[in-house]
Amino acid sequence: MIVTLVGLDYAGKSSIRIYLESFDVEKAMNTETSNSIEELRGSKVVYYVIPGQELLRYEEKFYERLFPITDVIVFVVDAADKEKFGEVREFFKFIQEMIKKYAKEECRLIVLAHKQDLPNAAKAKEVAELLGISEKHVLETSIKYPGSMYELLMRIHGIPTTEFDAIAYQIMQDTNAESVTIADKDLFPYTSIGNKDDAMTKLVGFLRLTRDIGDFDFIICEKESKRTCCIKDYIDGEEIFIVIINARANFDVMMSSVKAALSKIREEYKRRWEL
Ligand SMILES: Nc1nc2c(ncn2[C@@H]2O[C@H](COP(=O)(O)OP(=O)(O)OP(=O)(O)O)[C@@H](O)[C@H]2O)c(=O)[nH]1
Ligand SMILES: [Mg+2]
Repeated sequence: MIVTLVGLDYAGKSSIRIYLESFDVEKAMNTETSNSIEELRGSKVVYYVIPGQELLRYEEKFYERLFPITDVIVFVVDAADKEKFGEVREFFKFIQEMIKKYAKEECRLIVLAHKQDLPNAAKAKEVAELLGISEKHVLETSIKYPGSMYELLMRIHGIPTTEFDAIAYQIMQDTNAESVTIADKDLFPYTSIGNKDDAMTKLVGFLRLTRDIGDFDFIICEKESKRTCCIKDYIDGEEIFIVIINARANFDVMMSSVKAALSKIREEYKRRWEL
Protein backbone atom coordinates (compact mmCIF):
# COMPACT_ATOMS: atom_id res chain seq x y z
CA MET A 1 0.00 0.00 0.00
CA ILE A 2 1.31 3.46 -0.88
CA VAL A 3 0.35 6.54 1.11
CA THR A 4 1.28 10.04 -0.02
CA LEU A 5 1.18 13.01 2.33
CA VAL A 6 0.63 16.48 0.90
CA GLY A 7 -0.08 19.91 2.36
CA LEU A 8 1.39 23.39 2.88
CA ASP A 9 4.79 23.95 4.45
CA TYR A 10 4.72 23.65 8.24
CA ALA A 11 1.49 21.59 8.13
CA GLY A 12 3.06 18.65 10.01
CA LYS A 13 3.69 16.05 7.27
CA SER A 14 7.31 15.31 8.15
CA SER A 15 6.42 15.25 11.84
CA ILE A 16 3.90 12.49 11.17
CA ARG A 17 6.48 10.56 9.13
CA ILE A 18 9.12 10.92 11.86
CA TYR A 19 6.63 9.87 14.54
CA LEU A 20 5.76 6.72 12.57
CA GLU A 21 9.45 6.02 12.07
CA SER A 22 10.82 6.77 15.54
CA PHE A 23 7.74 6.64 17.84
CA ASP A 24 9.32 9.71 19.38
CA VAL A 25 7.12 12.80 19.78
CA GLU A 26 10.01 15.05 20.76
CA LYS A 27 11.97 14.14 17.68
CA ALA A 28 8.86 14.51 15.53
CA MET A 29 8.30 18.02 16.84
CA ASN A 30 11.79 19.16 15.79
CA THR A 31 11.69 19.34 12.03
CA GLU A 32 12.96 21.60 9.32
CA THR A 33 11.19 22.45 6.11
CA SER A 34 11.59 19.71 3.48
CA ASN A 35 13.21 20.30 0.11
CA SER A 36 12.51 16.98 -1.55
CA ILE A 37 10.28 13.91 -1.39
CA GLU A 38 10.69 11.94 1.84
CA GLU A 39 10.06 8.23 2.11
CA LEU A 40 9.28 5.80 4.92
CA ARG A 41 9.19 2.09 4.15
CA GLY A 42 7.13 -0.07 6.47
CA SER A 43 6.32 -3.71 5.97
CA LYS A 44 2.83 -3.13 4.59
CA VAL A 45 2.88 0.57 3.79
CA VAL A 46 5.27 2.93 2.05
CA TYR A 47 4.79 6.59 2.90
CA TYR A 48 5.86 9.43 0.60
CA VAL A 49 5.86 13.05 1.67
CA ILE A 50 5.76 15.82 -0.92
CA PRO A 51 7.43 19.08 0.23
CA GLY A 52 5.02 21.90 0.99
CA GLN A 53 7.04 25.05 0.31
CA GLU A 54 5.20 27.24 -2.15
CA LEU A 55 7.90 26.85 -4.80
CA LEU A 56 7.78 23.07 -4.61
CA ARG A 57 4.20 22.11 -3.82
CA TYR A 58 2.91 23.14 -7.24
CA GLU A 59 5.56 21.07 -9.05
CA GLU A 60 3.36 18.83 -11.15
CA LYS A 61 6.14 16.26 -11.65
CA PHE A 62 5.77 15.07 -8.01
CA TYR A 63 2.10 14.20 -8.56
CA GLU A 64 2.70 12.78 -11.99
CA ARG A 65 5.21 10.42 -10.44
CA LEU A 66 3.46 9.47 -7.20
CA PHE A 67 -0.31 9.70 -7.66
CA PRO A 68 -0.60 6.86 -10.20
CA ILE A 69 0.84 4.44 -7.60
CA THR A 70 -0.79 5.99 -4.50
CA ASP A 71 -3.62 4.20 -2.66
CA VAL A 72 -4.29 6.84 -0.03
CA ILE A 73 -3.62 10.59 -0.24
CA VAL A 74 -3.37 12.32 3.13
CA PHE A 75 -3.93 16.08 2.89
CA VAL A 76 -2.52 17.63 6.05
CA VAL A 77 -3.90 20.98 7.26
CA ASP A 78 -2.38 22.95 10.15
CA ALA A 79 -5.79 23.51 11.72
CA ALA A 80 -4.36 26.07 14.13
CA ASP A 81 -3.02 28.39 11.43
CA LYS A 82 -6.22 29.98 10.22
CA GLU A 83 -4.37 32.81 8.49
CA LYS A 84 -3.26 30.30 5.91
CA PHE A 85 -6.72 28.84 5.27
CA GLY A 86 -7.03 30.76 1.98
CA GLU A 87 -3.77 29.25 0.80
CA VAL A 88 -4.91 25.81 2.00
CA ARG A 89 -8.13 26.06 -0.01
CA GLU A 90 -6.27 27.12 -3.12
CA PHE A 91 -3.78 24.27 -2.80
CA PHE A 92 -6.57 21.77 -2.16
CA LYS A 93 -8.13 22.77 -5.49
CA PHE A 94 -4.80 22.05 -7.17
CA ILE A 95 -4.61 18.67 -5.43
CA GLN A 96 -8.12 17.83 -6.63
CA GLU A 97 -6.94 18.63 -10.16
CA MET A 98 -3.88 16.42 -9.71
CA ILE A 99 -6.11 13.61 -8.41
CA LYS A 100 -8.34 13.88 -11.46
CA LYS A 101 -5.34 13.87 -13.75
CA TYR A 102 -3.09 11.26 -12.19
CA ALA A 103 -4.65 9.29 -9.32
CA LYS A 104 -6.06 5.79 -9.55
CA GLU A 105 -9.84 5.51 -9.63
CA GLU A 106 -9.89 3.74 -6.25
CA CYS A 107 -7.44 6.12 -4.54
CA ARG A 108 -8.82 7.39 -1.22
CA LEU A 109 -8.40 10.86 0.31
CA ILE A 110 -8.04 11.57 4.01
CA VAL A 111 -7.85 15.19 5.23
CA LEU A 112 -6.24 15.91 8.59
CA ALA A 113 -7.30 18.81 10.78
CA HIS A 114 -3.86 18.53 12.36
CA LYS A 115 -2.30 20.08 15.51
CA GLN A 116 -5.48 19.62 17.57
CA ASP A 117 -3.42 20.08 20.74
CA LEU A 118 -3.04 23.81 19.94
CA PRO A 119 -5.64 26.23 21.27
CA ASN A 120 -8.26 27.28 18.74
CA ALA A 121 -7.37 24.58 16.23
CA ALA A 122 -10.23 24.30 13.74
CA LYS A 123 -12.33 21.17 14.12
CA ALA A 124 -13.10 18.69 11.37
CA LYS A 125 -16.37 20.44 10.51
CA GLU A 126 -14.67 23.79 9.86
CA VAL A 127 -11.92 22.23 7.74
CA ALA A 128 -14.52 20.26 5.76
CA GLU A 129 -16.45 23.47 5.08
CA LEU A 130 -13.26 25.28 4.08
CA LEU A 131 -12.45 22.61 1.50
CA GLY A 132 -16.04 21.96 0.42
CA ILE A 133 -15.92 18.26 1.29
CA SER A 134 -17.88 15.98 3.56
CA GLU A 135 -16.86 15.93 7.22
CA LYS A 136 -16.47 12.17 7.06
CA HIS A 137 -13.23 12.61 5.11
CA VAL A 138 -11.67 14.79 7.83
CA LEU A 139 -9.84 13.44 10.86
CA GLU A 140 -8.75 15.50 13.89
CA THR A 141 -5.13 14.64 14.70
CA SER A 142 -2.11 15.67 16.72
CA ILE A 143 1.33 14.15 17.12
CA LYS A 144 0.74 14.65 20.83
CA TYR A 145 -2.44 12.54 20.86
CA PRO A 146 -1.37 8.94 20.19
CA GLY A 147 -5.02 7.87 19.95
CA SER A 148 -5.45 10.17 16.96
CA MET A 149 -2.43 8.57 15.25
CA TYR A 150 -4.13 5.22 15.82
CA GLU A 151 -7.29 6.55 14.15
CA LEU A 152 -5.22 7.79 11.22
CA LEU A 153 -3.50 4.42 10.75
CA MET A 154 -6.84 2.62 11.01
CA ARG A 155 -8.30 4.95 8.41
CA ILE A 156 -5.28 4.37 6.16
CA HIS A 157 -5.65 0.61 6.04
CA GLY A 158 -9.40 1.06 5.78
CA ILE A 159 -10.27 -2.58 6.42
CA PRO A 160 -13.00 -3.59 8.89
CA THR A 161 -11.46 -4.87 12.12
CA THR A 162 -14.43 -7.01 13.18
CA GLU A 163 -12.55 -10.33 13.42
CA PHE A 164 -9.58 -8.83 15.22
CA ASP A 165 -11.95 -6.96 17.54
CA ALA A 166 -13.49 -10.29 18.56
CA ILE A 167 -10.06 -11.77 19.27
CA ALA A 168 -9.06 -8.77 21.39
CA TYR A 169 -12.38 -8.86 23.29
CA GLN A 170 -11.79 -12.49 24.11
CA ILE A 171 -8.34 -11.75 25.59
CA MET A 172 -9.82 -8.85 27.49
CA GLN A 173 -12.51 -11.07 28.97
CA ASP A 174 -10.18 -13.98 29.76
CA THR A 175 -7.61 -11.81 31.49
CA ASN A 176 -9.98 -9.27 33.00
CA ALA A 177 -7.94 -6.49 31.37
CA GLU A 178 -8.60 -2.81 30.78
CA SER A 179 -7.44 -2.69 27.19
CA VAL A 180 -6.04 -4.94 24.46
CA THR A 181 -4.21 -3.82 21.33
CA ILE A 182 -2.83 -5.87 18.46
CA ALA A 183 -0.40 -4.23 16.02
CA ASP A 184 2.71 -4.81 13.95
CA LYS A 185 6.19 -3.37 14.41
CA ASP A 186 5.35 -0.31 12.31
CA LEU A 187 2.53 0.59 14.69
CA PHE A 188 0.06 -0.59 12.10
CA PRO A 189 -2.90 -1.52 14.27
CA TYR A 190 -5.12 -4.53 13.75
CA THR A 191 -7.40 -3.56 16.58
CA SER A 192 -7.48 -1.75 19.87
CA ILE A 193 -10.15 -2.14 22.52
CA GLY A 194 -10.27 0.37 25.39
CA ASN A 195 -8.68 3.79 25.77
CA LYS A 196 -6.76 4.48 22.54
CA ASP A 197 -4.37 7.08 23.97
CA ASP A 198 -3.27 4.70 26.75
CA ALA A 199 -3.03 1.79 24.34
CA MET A 200 -0.92 3.66 21.81
CA THR A 201 1.32 5.20 24.46
CA LYS A 202 2.10 1.74 25.83
CA LEU A 203 2.48 0.19 22.38
CA VAL A 204 4.86 2.94 21.26
CA GLY A 205 6.85 2.47 24.47
CA PHE A 206 7.19 -1.28 23.88
CA LEU A 207 8.13 -0.78 20.24
CA ARG A 208 10.90 1.61 21.23
CA LEU A 209 12.06 -0.82 23.88
CA THR A 210 12.18 -3.58 21.27
CA ARG A 211 14.60 -1.50 19.26
CA ASP A 212 16.77 -0.94 22.33
CA ILE A 213 16.81 -4.42 23.84
CA GLY A 214 16.34 -6.58 20.77
CA ASP A 215 14.27 -9.73 20.63
CA PHE A 216 11.90 -10.83 23.38
CA ASP A 217 8.84 -13.06 23.81
CA PHE A 218 7.09 -11.02 26.41
CA ILE A 219 7.62 -8.09 28.75
CA ILE A 220 5.66 -7.43 31.88
CA CYS A 221 5.65 -4.01 33.54
CA GLU A 222 4.14 -3.42 36.96
CA LYS A 223 3.36 0.08 38.08
CA GLU A 224 1.10 0.99 40.99
CA SER A 225 -0.06 -2.64 41.01
CA LYS A 226 -1.21 -2.27 37.41
CA ARG A 227 0.24 -4.95 35.21
CA THR A 228 0.85 -4.25 31.53
CA CYS A 229 2.12 -6.97 29.23
CA CYS A 230 3.50 -7.00 25.74
CA ILE A 231 3.68 -10.31 23.92
CA LYS A 232 5.59 -10.57 20.68
CA ASP A 233 5.24 -13.27 18.08
CA TYR A 234 5.85 -13.81 14.39
CA ILE A 235 3.54 -14.53 11.51
CA ASP A 236 5.49 -15.57 8.43
CA GLY A 237 8.51 -13.66 9.67
CA GLU A 238 6.48 -10.57 10.47
CA GLU A 239 6.52 -9.34 14.07
CA ILE A 240 3.21 -8.78 15.77
CA PHE A 241 2.59 -7.35 19.22
CA ILE A 242 -0.25 -7.84 21.67
CA VAL A 243 -0.40 -5.24 24.43
CA ILE A 244 -2.63 -6.01 27.40
CA ILE A 245 -3.14 -3.20 29.88
CA ASN A 246 -4.02 -3.99 33.49
CA ALA A 247 -4.45 -7.74 33.10
CA ARG A 248 -5.87 -8.95 36.40
CA ALA A 249 -5.96 -12.68 35.72
CA ASN A 250 -3.00 -14.80 36.73
CA PHE A 251 -0.08 -15.37 34.42
CA ASP A 252 -1.07 -18.88 33.28
CA VAL A 253 -4.57 -17.77 32.35
CA MET A 254 -3.15 -14.87 30.40
CA MET A 255 -0.66 -16.99 28.50
CA SER A 256 -3.22 -19.60 27.51
CA SER A 257 -5.60 -16.87 26.34
CA VAL A 258 -2.84 -15.26 24.30
CA LYS A 259 -1.85 -18.60 22.81
CA ALA A 260 -5.42 -19.25 21.67
CA ALA A 261 -5.64 -15.72 20.30
CA LEU A 262 -2.41 -16.04 18.36
CA SER A 263 -3.63 -18.97 16.32
CA LYS A 264 -6.80 -17.03 15.45
CA ILE A 265 -4.74 -13.94 14.61
CA ARG A 266 -2.60 -16.06 12.33
CA GLU A 267 -5.65 -17.28 10.39
CA GLU A 268 -7.16 -13.83 10.17
CA TYR A 269 -3.85 -12.25 9.21
CA LYS A 270 -3.48 -14.56 6.25
CA ARG A 271 -7.00 -13.83 5.11
CA ARG A 272 -6.54 -10.10 5.43
CA TRP A 273 -3.10 -9.69 3.94
CA GLU A 274 -3.54 -12.47 1.41
CA LEU A 275 -0.39 -14.33 2.34
N1 LIG B 1 1.52 21.55 18.31
C1 LIG B 1 1.78 20.72 17.31
N2 LIG B 1 2.80 20.99 16.48
C2 LIG B 1 3.05 20.11 15.49
C3 LIG B 1 2.29 18.93 15.29
N3 LIG B 1 2.79 18.30 14.21
C4 LIG B 1 3.82 19.05 13.78
N4 LIG B 1 3.98 20.14 14.55
C5 LIG B 1 4.98 21.24 14.42
O1 LIG B 1 4.95 21.76 13.13
C6 LIG B 1 6.26 21.89 12.65
C7 LIG B 1 6.29 21.74 11.16
O2 LIG B 1 5.95 20.42 10.83
P1 LIG B 1 6.61 19.66 9.61
O3 LIG B 1 6.20 18.26 9.74
O4 LIG B 1 8.04 19.97 9.48
O5 LIG B 1 5.85 20.34 8.41
P2 LIG B 1 5.82 19.84 6.91
O6 LIG B 1 4.39 19.65 6.57
O7 LIG B 1 6.72 18.68 6.72
O8 LIG B 1 6.37 21.12 6.15
P3 LIG B 1 7.30 21.16 4.83
O9 LIG B 1 8.41 20.21 5.00
O10 LIG B 1 7.78 22.57 4.76
O11 LIG B 1 6.40 20.83 3.69
C8 LIG B 1 7.06 20.82 13.40
O12 LIG B 1 8.40 21.17 13.53
C9 LIG B 1 6.38 20.74 14.71
O13 LIG B 1 7.01 21.59 15.62
C10 LIG B 1 1.21 18.68 16.19
O14 LIG B 1 0.48 17.70 16.12
N5 LIG B 1 1.00 19.61 17.18
MG1 LIG C 1 8.50 18.43 5.81
